[in-house]
Parts: sequence; C-alpha cells; structure tokens
Amino acid sequence: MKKILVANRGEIAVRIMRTCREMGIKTVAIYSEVDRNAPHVRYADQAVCVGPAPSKESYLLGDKIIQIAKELDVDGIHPGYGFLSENADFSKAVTEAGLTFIGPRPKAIRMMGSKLAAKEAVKAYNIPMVPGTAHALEDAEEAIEVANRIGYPILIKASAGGGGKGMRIVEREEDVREQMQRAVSEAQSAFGDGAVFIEKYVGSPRHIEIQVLADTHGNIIHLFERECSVQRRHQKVVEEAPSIVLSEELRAEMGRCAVDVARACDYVGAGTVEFLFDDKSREFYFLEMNTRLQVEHPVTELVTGVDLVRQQVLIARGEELAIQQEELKIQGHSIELRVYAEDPTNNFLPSIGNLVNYSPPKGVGVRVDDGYKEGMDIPIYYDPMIAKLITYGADRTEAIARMLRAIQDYHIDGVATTLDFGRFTLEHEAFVSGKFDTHFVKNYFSPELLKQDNETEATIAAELAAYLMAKGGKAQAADASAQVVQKASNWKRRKFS
Ligand code: MV4
Repeated sequence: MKKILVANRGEIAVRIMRTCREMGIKTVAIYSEVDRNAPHVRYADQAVCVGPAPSKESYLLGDKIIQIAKELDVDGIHPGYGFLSENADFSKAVTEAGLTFIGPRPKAIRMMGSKLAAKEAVKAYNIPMVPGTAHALEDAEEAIEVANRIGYPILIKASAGGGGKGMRIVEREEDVREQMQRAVSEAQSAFGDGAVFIEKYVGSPRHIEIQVLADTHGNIIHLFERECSVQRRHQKVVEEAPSIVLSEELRAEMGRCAVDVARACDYVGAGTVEFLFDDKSREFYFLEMNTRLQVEHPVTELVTGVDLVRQQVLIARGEELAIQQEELKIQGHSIELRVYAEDPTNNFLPSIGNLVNYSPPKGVGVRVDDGYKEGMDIPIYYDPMIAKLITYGADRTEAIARMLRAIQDYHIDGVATTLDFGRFTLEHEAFVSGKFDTHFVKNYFSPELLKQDNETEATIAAELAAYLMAKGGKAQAADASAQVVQKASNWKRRKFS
C-alpha cells in the first residue's frame, strides 16, 4: 500500500496520517470548504476539496470520495470514526472500486449495526447477555410477558439504535404499552427500522469495552479493556485503561468473550466490543460491537505499546498479525480527557468561535491529539471536540496527577471548553477512589461549581489589579497584568470545595 486517502477531518485524520508517514505511505486528505486551512489538509501529501461545509455535501459523499481516490491513484481508504466509518454500503463500494477499505467487511458492519442480528450471531458462543429478548418484540403483550419473567425495571431498546439512542426505561406494567408504541415509532422514523427488544435494566453499570484486532487469516487478539463510565448523555468525557475494577480473571474472561464476538461476525480489522459491568454482582454482559477505530483508542496504545492504526494498515494489506496474545501485557495507566468547545456552565452548549489563543500542554507522559491550530475557527458543522488530552503514568495516581498538571498547562482562549469540567472530574473523590458508574456526571456535577470557581477567580484578579494600580507607577502597572494571570492560575491549582 503506497497511498492512503483519509476520509475524515480533524484530530483523527491527522492521527492516521502520522502513522502513514511513519510507514512510508503517502496520504490524501479530503476537506470541506471551511476546512481548507485545517491541519489535516496541511499535513497530507495531497488534498482535495469535496464540497461545502455541511457533512452531507462533503465528508459523507462516498461516491465522490471514491472517485477522487481513483483519480489520485490511491490504494486504500481509511474512514476514521463517525462519517462513513460504519457504513456497510461505503465499505462495499470501496472494495468494488478496486480499492482497499481499511476496516471490516460490509457483512460485519451490517451485522453489528443491528443489535438483534449481533445477539443472534453470538448466540452460538457462550457470551453473557442481559436477560431479555434476542428477537424483535411482536407486540406489547409479549413485552409484558417477558418483563414479568425477568422483572422490572426493563429497558426497551431499538435494534438499529446504539449509543443510547431510542432507549426507554419502563418501571411498571401499566407503562409498557405506551412506551413500546413510542419506542417503535421513534425507531421507525429515526432509523427506518422499528424493531425493538427488551432487556432487564441494569441500574448502575460501568461501561467497559475490549479492543480487538482480527486479521484476514482468522487470527484474533484482544488488547484488554478501556473503561468509559464517565459520560454525559452518552457522550464520553473521560476514558482510561486499565479499568480499576477488573481482576486478572475477569479481564481474561472478557477478553475471550470479545474475541468470540469478533469471530462470530467474521471480523477483520480493529474493533471494540462493549460490555456493561455490574459492580455489585461483578457480572458483565455483552452490549454491542463498534466496527471502527474509536475516539478513545490512544489509552490502549499507551498501555500496550501497540499503534492501532499501523495494525489496521498491516491487516488491510493482508498480513498476518505479528502480535501473539501471550506477549501482550498492560503496562502503566492511561487516561483520556475529551476537550470540547462546549460551555459546561451553560448546559454544555457548543461554543463556536475563534481559537484566539491555543497552546496545548507538553512534557512527560502527555499526548495531545488535536485537529486545530491557533487562530482557527471551530466550525458549527461538525462535532465540537477540539482535542483529546491523554496522559500516561506508571500507575493511576501518576496518570491523574499528570492530567491535572496538563489541564493547567492547556491554554485556550476564544471559546469555552470542557477543560475545567475535566479538572472537576479528575479531582472528584468518587473518580479518584474509583467508586463511580455511568451516572457520575448526573450525580455529582452542577454548573454552579464551575461558576463559583470562575467568579472567585475573577474576583481575585480584579482585587489584585485594583491594589497594584492604586500603588501606582508604570512599572507596577506593567507588572499587574502578569501577576493577575499568575494569581488566577495559582488559584486554579486549588481543588473544588
Ligand atoms: C443498558 C443499560 C442498563 N441496562 N442496558 C447505553 C448505550 C448503549 N450502548 C447501551 N446503553 C445502556 N444499556 C441495560 N440492560 C444502561 C446503558 C447506559 C449506558 C451504557 C454505557 C455507557 C453509558 C450509559 C449511560 C446510560 C445508559
């Protein structure tokens, strides 16, 4: 493979191209009109504009992207995450155009895109699943019958859903009919597939996922777990590897199950098998499989030393996996914080605007995967993630300390960001002690905490400035602004109370 087109933008496009460069592979970027000066465009050896800003007119134009790839003599297309990455038709079209799709085959994408097909496929293997139905419900009568058997509360899920879309909790029999009707019509209009099923609702689960790699020769390995329980409305905030709740036995067992899930769908490439983990019973259950490279893949890279994009390319070239399961081990601890251009004091509303100042942290144990540069605008058209801040340490305590230091060293002006929200999370006792589940944000976070913090900071800065100005003198005044900044940033070193 000599030339790869990356059908994506932002940090993930740059991250993929970096590995391509290391492997001596030329890269082609595609971009929309608002992205013409973006880092992924500058980094690539060649770049082609695919259309106007809206994704549907640019990054989602599969046929046009394939056309460009053919014209530029590209060998393979890497879809990144989002956009066309889990589109079975695109995967198929790429292959039919005589190019290599760097990802799984259409059959596996399609199968795992349907939660019910996925459950059906893994049935033959001994994979724990939440009690419920593994087929589409006929009607509310059937739902009530099953619910009475497994007990309330239950969760109605859309087969074509995922990432929490189309889920409904039902507490009592009286509500089943109505909720089911709604779930079906919602699923029908959102996904064009009204199939729903039910599961027993697991009240305070942790989200643990296993990274897998499968080659075209039938070899499948897993690269242990990532824990992604800290999330807000199904948007992950903090991810880490390893999870602090897994024993070696459980880790090995989940790994084996993940490999079986990959085997069940003839998987090829890098994929992630999602599980729910119930802290109390210490049981885990298969949820779904994501057939792409995930946003949070770097934490796995840091604790295993494996470059996952490199492995994707080698697999796409038809090579056999050179890594054996037995030689893999987890070393140290890694945490990822997603930095969004969102305002945590204002219901996490996207905060679009210009990155007036942008200076990411550096130093020991810090990796920043970003897709913007100082002076750029954050466009409204795409996901508002600015960067991923990833730290590594010999253990979790060190990884947390480095994350808090890196957050302080991260300077972004011009847009509101979730950096302070990250600081709140990493300082929180529940996070530090590891006693958290998927309800962490809902249970502990309130915008008031950040507002108070910001107000105190502003008050300190204003008081200090006034004092220095009153003392007079030009030298004093020149000093004032520097000291105010220093003082404010010192104050930020204190913990939330
Ligand atoms: C569940 C659940 C509780 N019980 N299934 C949400 C996303 C989708 N992948 C599955 N999800 C859940 N399924 C049962 N039977 C709770 C969730 C869930 C969740 C899962 C992982 C990460 C964050 C979550 C937030 C809310 C709900």
